[in-house]
Amino acid sequence: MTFALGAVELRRIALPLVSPFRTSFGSQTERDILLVRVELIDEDGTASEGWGECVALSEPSYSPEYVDGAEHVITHHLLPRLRAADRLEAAVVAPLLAKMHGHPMAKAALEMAVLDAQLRARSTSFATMLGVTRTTIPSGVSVGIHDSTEELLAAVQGYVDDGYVRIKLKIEPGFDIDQVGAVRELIGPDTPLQVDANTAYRRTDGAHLRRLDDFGLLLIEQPLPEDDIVGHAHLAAEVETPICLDESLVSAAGTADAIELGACEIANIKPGRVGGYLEAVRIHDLCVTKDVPVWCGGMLETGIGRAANAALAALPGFTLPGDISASTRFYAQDIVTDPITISDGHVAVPTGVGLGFELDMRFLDEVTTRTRSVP
Ligand code: SMG
Ligand code: MG
Repeated sequence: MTFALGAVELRRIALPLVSPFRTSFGSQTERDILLVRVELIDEDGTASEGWGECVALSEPSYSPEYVDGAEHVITHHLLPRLRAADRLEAAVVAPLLAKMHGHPMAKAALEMAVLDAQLRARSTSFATMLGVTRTTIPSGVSVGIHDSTEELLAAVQGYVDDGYVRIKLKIEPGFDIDQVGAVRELIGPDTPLQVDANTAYRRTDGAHLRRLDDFGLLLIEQPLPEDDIVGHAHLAAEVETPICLDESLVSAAGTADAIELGACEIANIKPGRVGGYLEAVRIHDLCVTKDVPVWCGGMLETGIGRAANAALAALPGFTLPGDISASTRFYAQDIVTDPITISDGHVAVPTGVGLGFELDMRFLDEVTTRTRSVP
């Protein structure tokens, strides 16, 4: 079954967060999200609809991409290349777009929409395509920077009560050693705990970060700037806690290099950051052969991305709990009818056709701020 590209619609939605989410690079109170809807037309003229979610934030603060830029590059540079293809399917999206440098989140959103549509056309699920056998995955939660240690502890206690099996704390200089120590004391020695700096430290901070070794952390995520692979390798030798890369990993080839250099002892895989779910699977496969544990990151996805991530994270190399929390961790209401929930610390791997979600069109329309058809 091969496809031609039919109608394409770009939709922007605004979803308020249930509470502000602060990281070392800024605070989010609302998500302005770009969704891509595509129609794939098969040989008989039957159309199948698919949806993709672009994980770019409003500002280029996590990575160089931002939502307005993603919409622009999709409209003017990426979609025309997909339109020119006569046999479209997810596997050819990245090769068709390869001459356009960068913009992995924009590319991933397109690949995701095509993937969802082709799976629906074939009446199969992403989980089946991946061949995963796990039916649930452990659920971790990412906890933002708070104004005081007391507020942080109250937030962490709430998530522990919700059943999350792993806690990740956002850190930055001035909100790190004492706060991590206080949380470790609160949750006890056995609850898995890790930290994420989103590039907030420098090479000279090795001795400071070594103090985190006292707290039995699973990992330190992205302490240094994304282009400082050698710095991460030095740090990995200096600090006992494993170093995990997030922002630095944008492709399978780059991940192989980082592992080779000793900079990446654990990998955070985010499909949007690496250009799509197919590249994410290649990074997973690479890490399995290199004996590098992986886990699935999150970008405050709606039910679209959250469903796809939950299927991806059921692959066998995802041996650490991911940032795949219940939809309610961020949103009072989701745009899908079957939002991700947590039960006994775990999330169910979606088995529905496509990426495994069904849209709540009424609510989606309510939160839509703009819809554009792209020729
Ligand atoms: O979706 O649970 C989630 C968010 C997880 O902390 C998270 N993501 O660097 O890993 C990361 C951040 C990036 C987004 S911050 C706005
Ligand atoms: Mg991170």
